[in-house]
Amino acid sequence: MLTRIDHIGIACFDLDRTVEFYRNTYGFEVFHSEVNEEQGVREAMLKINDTGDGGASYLQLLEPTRDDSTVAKWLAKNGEGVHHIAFGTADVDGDAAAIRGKGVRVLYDEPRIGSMGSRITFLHPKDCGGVLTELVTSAAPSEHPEH
Ligand code: CMX
Ligand code: CO
Repeated sequence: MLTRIDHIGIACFDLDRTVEFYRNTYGFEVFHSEVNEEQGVREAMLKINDTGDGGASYLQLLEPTRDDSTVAKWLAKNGEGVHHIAFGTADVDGDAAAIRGKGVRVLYDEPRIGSMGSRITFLHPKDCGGVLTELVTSAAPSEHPEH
């Protein structure tokens, strides 16, 4: 069951400048940052609220690390902006299978590793009314890497 908005992914050309915009304009601080080489992104997670169920909602600021990454390709076509939304679930495997059963393309056969050790998969934007949609199961608190 999808229980919350885990994050909104925002693509940018310059992560440091974008982090500074969110800090100056809204007072949001970086909760966690990392490089995910598989996804080709350098990212900062800004925690917006905490649902108290082991999950929270974030803005995920994304800067591409290489020219052939999905985010680099998207930025070249669209410029900076909202790239995807992500719903949180305790069971990404089960929810992805159920959604695949409804005829929506799920991009990965098995969930991959996302921010902070989470397990993630994506639904094809062309099957979701133009919205690239991610499903996320957070890592158990003990599995959270230091940030
Ligand atoms: N939102 C909405 N539509 C999108 C989109 C997005 N983010 N990215 C691509 N599209 C649309 C394109 O506009 C294009 O539509 P048209 O054919 O009408 O022009 C179509 O989808 C195909 O786009 P493309 O540029 O040819 O891109 P690809 O098919 O190569 O890749 C996708 C699209 C969704 C398969 C790819 O972006 C992907 O695998 N995404 C999942 C991984 C990812 O985004 N990782 C970065 C974030 C990591 C994280 O959140 O942790
Ligand atoms: Co994301």
